[in-house]
Amino acid sequence: MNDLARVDPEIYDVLQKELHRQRYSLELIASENFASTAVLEAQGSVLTNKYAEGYPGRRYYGGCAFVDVAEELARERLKKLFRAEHANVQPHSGCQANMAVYFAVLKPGDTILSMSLAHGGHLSHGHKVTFSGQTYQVVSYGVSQETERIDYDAVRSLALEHKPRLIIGGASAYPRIIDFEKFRKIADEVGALLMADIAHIAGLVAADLHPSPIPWAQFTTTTTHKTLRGPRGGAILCAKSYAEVIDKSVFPGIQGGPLMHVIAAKAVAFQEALCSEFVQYQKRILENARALAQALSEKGFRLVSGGTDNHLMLIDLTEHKITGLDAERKLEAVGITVNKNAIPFDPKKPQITSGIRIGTPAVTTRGLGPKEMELLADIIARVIESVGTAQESSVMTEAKSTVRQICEHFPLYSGL
Ligand code: DSN
Repeated sequence: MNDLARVDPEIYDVLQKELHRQRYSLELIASENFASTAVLEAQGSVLTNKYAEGYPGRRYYGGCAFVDVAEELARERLKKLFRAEHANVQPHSGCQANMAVYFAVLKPGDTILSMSLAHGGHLSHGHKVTFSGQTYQVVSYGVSQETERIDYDAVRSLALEHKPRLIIGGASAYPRIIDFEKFRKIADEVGALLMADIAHIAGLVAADLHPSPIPWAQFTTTTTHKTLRGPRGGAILCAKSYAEVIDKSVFPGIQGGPLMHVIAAKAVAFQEALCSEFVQYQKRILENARALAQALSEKGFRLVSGGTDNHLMLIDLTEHKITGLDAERKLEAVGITVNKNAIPFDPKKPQITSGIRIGTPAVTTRGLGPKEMELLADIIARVIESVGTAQESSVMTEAKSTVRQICEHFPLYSGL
């Protein structure tokens, strides 16, 4: 850090302040996590200097002997982790992984059937403001209003009506198990391919705590930094028969030089995920999510679909007369980071929303357990219920102090 402080004190200051923010706030954003210091070390390494277009053993540049080893290790470890035949670890992000699959198997104008963003899907699954929505015809499925779970009969009806070329199973704000086998049956019935986007649940899938899409989906995409707890990035898994078309689609199709420092860090994270401790960690994520969901329900919050099967939950704030945006701001002011999130059939705009999304991967990495989840539910309830009352200011002060105490009790990145 000394060089950075000397060369660029402004950016050094940003890094110091961000480290302080991460240490002294409780991270409940469902898509975030804390990579290990080993991952950070690989990512902040000299591998950033290397150009390596192509794939191990088939590069367009000399000097790739060592980065080849890193990429080969990342591919082999990822394949082992998910029991997949082929892995591409070069996508810079989850969006790039998805784009590579689309470019590999779709032509502009082809139809995609995917989950609507408003019901928990993802922008890159065909939202009109993205390349995916602008390049393909998109038909959306959602959750049933009654159960707030994916309505597979409705998915099937839409598939029969619109004959998509690609069906996407995957979400960024869906608290329940995704049935990839059902998706595959529907896809087969209409002659579609199936892509599973497991960006959120990858760690749970790797630990066998969520059904794997690998036997069912022709393509599985993921990010590497959420429950998987690696560096920020993406990856694609597929059968050997699709290896060539996927690899060509990533490079030279949509990307140039791979980020070899990130690929090395992905290899480190995949190695960590292959250890038995990682399975225990994923179990604790689920245990914490269940404890938090139960405690929040007992405090009178309505959870979308009534609870959670995975690492996240959506709180419907309608009855609490506070918007998702205001709840996000109030909680941030006491040191709890969440994100406002639309709930299914939300009457409010995406910038405001009626809900917040909460996830347990990051606080679980930090060491918090079910007891702290009850404490968190209590703080969240007290902060939200105090808004606009005479007690608001004192409740906020007390909540801030409790959050600080929890953070001090569960130190983060002590060695940095
Ligand atoms: N930004 C991610 C999330 O929060 O779920 C999705 O891309």
